[in-house]
Amino acid sequence: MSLLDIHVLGSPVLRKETVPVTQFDESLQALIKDMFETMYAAEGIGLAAPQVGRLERVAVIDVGDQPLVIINPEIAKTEGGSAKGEEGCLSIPEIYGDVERPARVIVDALDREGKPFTIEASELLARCLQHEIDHLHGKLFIDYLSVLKRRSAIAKWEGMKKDYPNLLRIVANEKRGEHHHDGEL
Ligand code: K1U
Ligand code: ZN
Repeated sequence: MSLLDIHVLGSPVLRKETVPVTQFDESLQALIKDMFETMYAAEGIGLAAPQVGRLERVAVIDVGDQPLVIINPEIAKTEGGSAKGEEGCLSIPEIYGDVERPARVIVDALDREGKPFTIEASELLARCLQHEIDHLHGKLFIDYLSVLKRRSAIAKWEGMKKDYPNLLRIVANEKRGEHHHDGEL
């Protein structure tokens, strides 16, 4: 298992369209494992493949109840009107903004073995599913902000970008009481 580097705003991979997964092999399982490990170490509630520089259409989520893997997800239906809520992004550290999204979603996806399933979600899980599915299509939460709020978020980010050489965020595993990542052991 390894911690993966997270691409931050400005890295072109975050704006790419992903490619549907067709092979549910060991290398996919390894990617999913590494994505969970990276998401937990970065203290996120979701992580999509482009954030770790990969273009497989896969994301992992854990809003607190149980870990969820979504592969080739599609939003089948939105309902319940819209809801505003605060979002952050592991690829845009320390920037937050209110985003209005459909309150409830029904998502069709494949699990890690390639088996289809449907999930109905509301509240934080609905928001996180939409945020991660957006990542799989090159879209970021700042795209939904008003021009003024987006400008101010980007200006703040421009001042912080220098802390992320090569537009990469190195995630350290703080749970083990150490600050290390692969190659530094
Ligand atoms: O995909 C990501 O960048 C992960 C992102 C997911 C997310 C957070 C909030 C709303 C929707 C999707 C994060 O985990 S950001 C960190 C976080 O845990 C958080 C930030 C703000 C509000 C709630 C949680
Ligand atoms: Zn994000």
